[in-house]
Amino acid sequence: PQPVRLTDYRPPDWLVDTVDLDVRLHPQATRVVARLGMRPNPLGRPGAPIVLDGDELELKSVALDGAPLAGAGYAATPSSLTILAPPQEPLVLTIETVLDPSANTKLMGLYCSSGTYCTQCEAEGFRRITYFPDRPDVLAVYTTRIEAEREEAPVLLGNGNKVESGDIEGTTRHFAVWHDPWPKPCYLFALVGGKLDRITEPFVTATGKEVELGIYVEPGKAARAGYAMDALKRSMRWDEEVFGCEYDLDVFNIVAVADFNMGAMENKGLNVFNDKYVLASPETATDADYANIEAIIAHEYFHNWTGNRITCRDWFQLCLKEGLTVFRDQEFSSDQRSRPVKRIADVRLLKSHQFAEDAGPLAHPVRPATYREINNFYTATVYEKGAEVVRMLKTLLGEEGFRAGMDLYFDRHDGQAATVEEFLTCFADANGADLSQFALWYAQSGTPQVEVNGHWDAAARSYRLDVRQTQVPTPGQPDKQPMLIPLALGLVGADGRDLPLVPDDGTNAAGSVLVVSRPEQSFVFRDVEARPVPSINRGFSAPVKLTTNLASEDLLFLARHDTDPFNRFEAGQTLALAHLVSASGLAPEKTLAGALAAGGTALVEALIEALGASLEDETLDPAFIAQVLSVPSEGDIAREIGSEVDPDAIHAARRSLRRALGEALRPGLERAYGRHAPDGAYSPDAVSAGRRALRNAALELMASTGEAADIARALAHFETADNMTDRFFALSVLAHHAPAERDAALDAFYQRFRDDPLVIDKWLALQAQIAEPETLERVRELTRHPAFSMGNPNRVRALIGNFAAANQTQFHRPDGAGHLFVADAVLELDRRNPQVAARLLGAFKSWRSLEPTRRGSAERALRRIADGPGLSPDVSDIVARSLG
Ligand code: B3K
Ligand code: ZN
Repeated sequence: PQPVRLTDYRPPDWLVDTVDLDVRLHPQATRVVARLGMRPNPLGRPGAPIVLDGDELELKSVALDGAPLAGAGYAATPSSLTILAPPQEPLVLTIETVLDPSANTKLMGLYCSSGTYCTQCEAEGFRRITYFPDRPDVLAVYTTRIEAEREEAPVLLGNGNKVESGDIEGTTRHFAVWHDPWPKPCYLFALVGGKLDRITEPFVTATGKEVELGIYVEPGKAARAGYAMDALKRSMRWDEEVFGCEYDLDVFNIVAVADFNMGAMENKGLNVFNDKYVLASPETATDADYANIEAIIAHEYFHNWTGNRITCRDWFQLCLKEGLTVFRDQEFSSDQRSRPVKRIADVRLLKSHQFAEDAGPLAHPVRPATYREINNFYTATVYEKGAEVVRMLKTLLGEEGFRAGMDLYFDRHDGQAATVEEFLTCFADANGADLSQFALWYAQSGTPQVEVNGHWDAAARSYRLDVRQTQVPTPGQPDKQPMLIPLALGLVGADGRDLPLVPDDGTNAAGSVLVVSRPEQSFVFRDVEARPVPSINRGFSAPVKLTTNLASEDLLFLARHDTDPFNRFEAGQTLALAHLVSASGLAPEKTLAGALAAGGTALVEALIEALGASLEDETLDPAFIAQVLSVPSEGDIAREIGSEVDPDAIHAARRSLRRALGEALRPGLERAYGRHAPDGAYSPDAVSAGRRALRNAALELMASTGEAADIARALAHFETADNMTDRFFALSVLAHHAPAERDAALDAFYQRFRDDPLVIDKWLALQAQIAEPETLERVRELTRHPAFSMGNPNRVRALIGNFAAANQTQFHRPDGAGHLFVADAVLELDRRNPQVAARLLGAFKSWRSLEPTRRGSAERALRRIADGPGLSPDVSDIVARSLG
């Protein structure tokens, strides 16, 4: 297909004001009658035909203002319907189509998931239900009548409020009519029909409106929906309190389905969720599952204003709703849990996914300028970097300035399909700010590199920071402009306290946030009596790759004393990373890794000692300590090395650092393990979860020594656990560190949870992650296991997705067998579900940085995919860009 370009945008020629849908559900032949109230768009091309999108549709009939349209009046294919010479006035177009939900393996449009009818329309799935101008700037009011066999689908749900329902006399069928008063783009359309259990709760909004909340799940699973309901109510309250956003319908429904291409979908008043992000019980869900459920329930709910009430003009503006809504859900979780720990977790995710994306062939701006397949742009860059950009706006404008901009955005654009420019203009207008340079964050891809060198001038009693920013070339962007980068700063005195920041006259230092705008720039502070240690980019205020002239002693100091928890954590990580890079056999001169290699074991010992100090510090949050103790990931190390990467060397280096930590810190780890033993029934709250996180981190570090007593401890932990967090953590410790105990433990786990697919996903994922040559064969065998299915995205992601994305040594086996296995899986999946296939293929995104043997085999695997017959647009786009 031809690429779509942002600069080619033009308004639609025809608008749709109302959509009346009549859907008669049938597993193989669902009949859809759509009555579209249309009119020519005054901003469109005069006299234009009506051109509607379709995808694999079977057309039955077309009528114009009630009169059947003869074949000469229109041109139809499965992918488009053109009304050739429509009268240029308001009209009603009636279209009848027939579809086969049970044959819909792409899980886009209307499909059946374990016997439940459901829909997924974003981005371009509505065109698989009826012919329609399938673009987000066509907003209409929808009324949906759904009819089904009462036996087969006693529950019938649509967008908005239910206005009518009943039996169809003399038949076994029944119906429901749903009306959504809020104009919306068709990607927010949804319907559900099935046998479902539900839980409900009332909610009263800030202005006293009563809302009925419902969560629908597979029969028998209602008891596991309670946490999601609790998270929903907290989200609704929080959005009122923090953003002034109130809910706007009489009902809000969530449906959990077992077969879903992504996490969840924010359809107006009817969110549809992957059941993985709804269902939780202490026995089946880990602390991480609970945190994800809370975040995703919030995220989809927050879309009601950022995405639904104000939507996107076109798909290039995707970050307008996604980046902003991720920012909002991050803030929600920060308020509900520990803000520093949430920030650390978010930055880890940003670095591992987004920085990796930005450094490879799939790099693209937060707002792309062109795409071939929009489904491939639901990326870490659009979501996570998009959220960072909003966060920087807040840092630059301050709490109140940010809120003023948001208020103006809601006021000015409610009911509209907006653009990134319009969003930024609200912040500029509300604050009298010039955001033109800031806007480059949306247009330039790649992670900016920022080098900061600090100098203390004893004679002048001043401290100077020389800042240099570099923008590296990325695909399609050889040259770039300098960006506006907010660097939060502290100067830490010898006593560990922050010095007052007194900007020297004549510099543009602005308090505690340095606003960097030029390629090179200096900031000077006066009245600095003694040499401080600068703490730069506090809270990760800008998503940049930072290098400094801090010596390892400075980083050790920050790791013990920085009052900014993020940078306290980050100082330890920077040192650990430098050590791991040099231990992986690469220590270029003049880097911190080089210095560490030269410094020998003394520095590693000092690092371990600093981490040990945090471990013993009872004033610190256990969840924070657990983060401090976690060694940078293999992906982080690979990215730091940058080229000629050898995953085996990285794995070995990381393993030996963890073993060293386990050995050196054993007494402290044992104490932490004892101190945080469970003291009552499981509760998913953040404090309890933090204690488990630290206890489990201690368990794992000790077990990584391989000592018999430590393995025995892990085995006992596994056997006595009363919740999934502890049970699964112990199982993973055994799987990774205790080959002799592994199979029996895995089998015990399987037998216990064999009827619970979401738990079995954990079992599949864990086995796919074992860093041993036998794993590939194990994964191959598991693809034939009755618990596995190529048709279910969760199963595929658990087994094959984890093998490709979370097992660097085995995916990148030097013999190329891992690459080949994933390539063949991509080809097989592509015939069934292109979106899931394309997502899996993303695991090759860093292939160019591998050493030559592995690079060669990755390239062969990619070429094999590229040569595959009848590739989907999804896979051919990713493979072409990966090789490009
Ligand atoms: N908006 C959906 C994602 C749709 C993905 C389509 N391929 C979920 C979310 O971000 O909230
Ligand atoms: Zn979203």
